[in-house]
Amino acid sequence: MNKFICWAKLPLLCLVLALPASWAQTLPVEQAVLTSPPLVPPPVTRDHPARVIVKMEAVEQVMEMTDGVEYMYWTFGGSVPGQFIRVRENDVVEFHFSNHPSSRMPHNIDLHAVTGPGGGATSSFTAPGHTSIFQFQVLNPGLYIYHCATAPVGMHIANGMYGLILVEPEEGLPEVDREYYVVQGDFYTQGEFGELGLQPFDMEKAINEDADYVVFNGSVGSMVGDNALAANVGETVRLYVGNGGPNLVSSFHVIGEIFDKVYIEGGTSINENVQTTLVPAGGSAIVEFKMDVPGTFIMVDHSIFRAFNKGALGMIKADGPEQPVIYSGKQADTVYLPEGSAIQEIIVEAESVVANNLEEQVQFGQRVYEVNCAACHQADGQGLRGAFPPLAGSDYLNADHDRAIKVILKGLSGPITVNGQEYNGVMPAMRLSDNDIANVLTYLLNSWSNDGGAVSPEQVAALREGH
Ligand code: HEC
Ligand SMILES: [Cu+2]
Repeated sequence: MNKFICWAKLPLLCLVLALPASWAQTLPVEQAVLTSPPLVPPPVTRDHPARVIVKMEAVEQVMEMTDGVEYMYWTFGGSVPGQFIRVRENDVVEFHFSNHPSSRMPHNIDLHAVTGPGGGATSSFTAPGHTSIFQFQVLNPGLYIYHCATAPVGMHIANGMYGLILVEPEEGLPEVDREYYVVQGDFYTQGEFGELGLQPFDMEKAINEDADYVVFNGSVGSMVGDNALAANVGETVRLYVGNGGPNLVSSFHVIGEIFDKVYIEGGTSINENVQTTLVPAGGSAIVEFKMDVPGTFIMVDHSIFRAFNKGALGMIKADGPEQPVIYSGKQADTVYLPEGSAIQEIIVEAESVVANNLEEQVQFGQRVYEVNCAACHQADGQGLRGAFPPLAGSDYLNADHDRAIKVILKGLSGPITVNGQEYNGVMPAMRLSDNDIANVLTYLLNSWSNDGGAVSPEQVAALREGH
């Protein structure tokens, strides 16, 4: 009755009074589409706010870290990172957070997109087998990390409890051809990198920030080979990049690409023409680039040992026709001879050692070899196919000792055939004493199934004088 009078007599005032309490209730309701990495939900096409229902579940489960290595991950929705949430500025999010009955731990969620104490952490604290519901309005557009904030917080994050929530600006983001979801994280295991079996979390290494694994999307090789991100030449790719940490900052880079645009730290300002962008722990970046040429483009944390030794490496595969003007591929491989001299000299201030017998010659010669020759001809004289001929079982070496002496004295270039293989490289002249040359050749002749024999310093001296 009162309500009726109000609306009948003072409709405008009533509207204003009713607004704070019920505005959110009047919004159209929709269910959020959530995706697991590397997929991203479709863009928001609405031109008005909505009440978006998000249902997410904490699950603890064993998954593969790398071949033969397993880890007990704690997850949002069964993947690391957790499911991607996509909403629009000013939407009201009704969050239903469930903790699977099989969990050993309580969990919660702190979303960096939330304006409010704890980012939702205390309101969402949930024991195994329970569901918590809380609500928030997303006031600031941007790309935000969410993570578990249950004590010990570092441990929950280290076990994989993080993901991204995108709050699109009211006008939306520009349309692109491909969107992907990539989040870096560091992991701490009792065994070293690659040590087989189910690896428990190592608190001490985590405290020391001594990561065994640094990976994209939860495991080594999550986006390589058949799982590489796909694109076509001519398409624009947008990556939503996050960093769950818990400890390390990422120097995110795509080898062979330049980011046309970076939404710095996932915010509103856009930087252009960027090679490497920093993604802080608990932060993000949106990067965009057009695929101009076909091929495989490697995503890395450019703190580069993490990429090649700890797993922070993924791939984007671009299909399409070659674009030889933008990138030619290798066009030639020719011999490089600097101007002025036909052959370079390597100058070595080697100590000359006089050997008294064959055994000593071999022994001293080995040292000369390791210092002066092994870099090219390899430790066991096996050479490198297509580049450095073998000295092990070399028909070229065994056939003519004087010729071998000259190779070392004067260097060698032009095509030669060793054991049926052609080589056409440049060996620099070596500045070695007569003794050292005699010793190294004697060492070679008596190693790796060569034919034996010896070379004397006098023999070398004669050839040095005589050209
Ligand atoms: C910078 C790389 C490099 C270093 C260092 C080097 N070589 Fe070579 N060596 C070559 C290349 C390249 C050839 C083949 C040259 C060609 O194709 O004409 C060659 C050829 C030779 C050959 C003749 C081919 C064969 O397989 O028998 C001998 C013998 C040889 N090197 C011995 C040595 C010895 C001994 C040393 C150290 C004192 C040495 N080289 C150091 C690059 C190197
Ligand atoms: Cu947790």
